[in-house]
Amino acid sequence: MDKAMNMQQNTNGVTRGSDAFDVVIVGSGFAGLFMLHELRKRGYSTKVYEAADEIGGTWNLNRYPGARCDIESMQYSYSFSDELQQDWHWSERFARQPEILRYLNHVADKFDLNKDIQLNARVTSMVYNENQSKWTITTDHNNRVSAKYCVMATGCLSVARDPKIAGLDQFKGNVYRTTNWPKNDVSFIGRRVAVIGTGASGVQCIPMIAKQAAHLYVIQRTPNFVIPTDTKPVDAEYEKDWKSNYNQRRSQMLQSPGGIFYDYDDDALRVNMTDRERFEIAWQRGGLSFFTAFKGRLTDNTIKQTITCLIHEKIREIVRDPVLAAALLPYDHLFGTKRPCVAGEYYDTFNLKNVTLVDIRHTTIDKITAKGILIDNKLYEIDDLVLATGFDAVIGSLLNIDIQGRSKQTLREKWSIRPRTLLGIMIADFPNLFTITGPGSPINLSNMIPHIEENVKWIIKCIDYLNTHNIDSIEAKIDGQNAWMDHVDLVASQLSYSADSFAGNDSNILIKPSSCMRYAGGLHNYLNMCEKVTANGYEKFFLLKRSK
Ligand code: N01
Repeated sequence: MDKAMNMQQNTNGVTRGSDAFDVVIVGSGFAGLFMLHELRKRGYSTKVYEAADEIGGTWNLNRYPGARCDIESMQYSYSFSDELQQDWHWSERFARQPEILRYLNHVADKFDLNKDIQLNARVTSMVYNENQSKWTITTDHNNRVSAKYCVMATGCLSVARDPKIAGLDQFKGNVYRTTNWPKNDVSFIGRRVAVIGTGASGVQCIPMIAKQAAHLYVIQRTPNFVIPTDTKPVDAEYEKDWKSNYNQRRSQMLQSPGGIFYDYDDDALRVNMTDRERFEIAWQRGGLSFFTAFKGRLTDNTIKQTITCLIHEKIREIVRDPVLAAALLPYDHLFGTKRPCVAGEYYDTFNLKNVTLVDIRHTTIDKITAKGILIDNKLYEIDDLVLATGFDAVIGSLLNIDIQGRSKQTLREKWSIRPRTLLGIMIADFPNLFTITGPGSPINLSNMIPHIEENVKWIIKCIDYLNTHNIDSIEAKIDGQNAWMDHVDLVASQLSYSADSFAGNDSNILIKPSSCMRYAGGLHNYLNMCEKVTANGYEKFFLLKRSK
């Protein structure tokens, strides 16, 4: 810890109101809150800047109707405090957005985090001063502070991406974005609505909007596999089982590729079952526990093909109009080659008289006019337009900030071709700048909460190490970074499912072989490699000793 800081802290407590911090954190979602908690626990003066007017990151902004997590809440939650995990009660196995946001606010209150978080403060620039080994951080209100270390907890899914459709700004009705939904209640009662996008967010809000709208047009470019949501409440037995086995299960999660504990010793899934019988059980259960029925067999193309056919059958069974059903069948990828979507009553929605599927796979939207959407010379007149078109994922939130590292090199220039990091945590030429779940880590391919917690612990250990060894700065070595990105690409290309992916909207694609932003080798392998680097005295990193 900085000596001056230390003194300041001893007399004044945490250096709130000061313009010099040990660490500045950008973002107050799951990552930013835990990072703040851990840093403060060790006495580092820390400030969090949050652009929104409330904490919660993605779970604050994505308030669209139907928003819900596809990972069980008992696992999509912090493990760092046993008291927290024993005391908190989840009402549903797969929590809805409001409950997750309540949880994050509860964590912030319980650990008294809010006092070090500045809301409504968007970081606009971060400049590294090599002589002082310090970052200068500026916000949109021209607040300027300095910090020895910066931690980017900006999230992978936080910057909305509008589709490039002509005339979007001409539309006279309301435009809503799933990625940044208004806080006030939005009513679609009696209104003509169009939703563009049938990814994870679109398929969750479509059934909800259909319940209210006078008419709903679903503009679908690429159909996805949509598994029913498991909406079961958390019952006492299930909760007790989890709470008494938390330690063991949390460590099993870290040893799994997806960071998820699956109960494979499941009595309902007998050994001699047919795949169809397994599938029926999985479909009834819903959620991502769907995968448990196939016990890791999803690396096999035959089973992917079988499940694909069975889901196609299911869609044909649910959707009464056969032409409509055919249009909803995913056609460009097999099940298991892309993260499936999870939503309640999705396919049933298309049996409603007030819902029209507009399939644009062979065409494009001509333009948006003042009154609606023009497709193939037909105008769909609407009052409200919902953009469920996804995010400028992974790097958008980092590149929105003017980040200048060693010799004023900018991150925007550095990443103009593709993002490059070492382990998704550090970037060559950007000393003392850490990224939680940065590009090159297993983003979105695993449960993000254990990934976040492990990244935070790695960063804490690193900062402690630098301080105890009188080291001024750390950054990725170029050759270490190149080797890591080559490995990321190699793993992507080795996986059978990479060939099924396509380069479109990156945020809903797991593997993008040409410039893969995600490490696809599993959370367990990733964490082992992170651990190895630390154990070997930060090999692949350049450490600069403090001059006396
Ligand atoms: O975004 P997306 P999302 N014209 O990018 C379409 C997480 N998440 O917000 O596929 C017409 O997946 C686009 O079509 P296409 C999860 O990690 C999790 O839904 O490019 N259509 C696609 O249908 C997910 O991966 C949960 O052909 C256009 C859609 O818009 C990530 O968030 C819930 C278009 C975008 O889908 C992002 O999901 C929600 C155009 N010009 C989100 N441009 C859970 O945990 C784009 N599209 C359950």
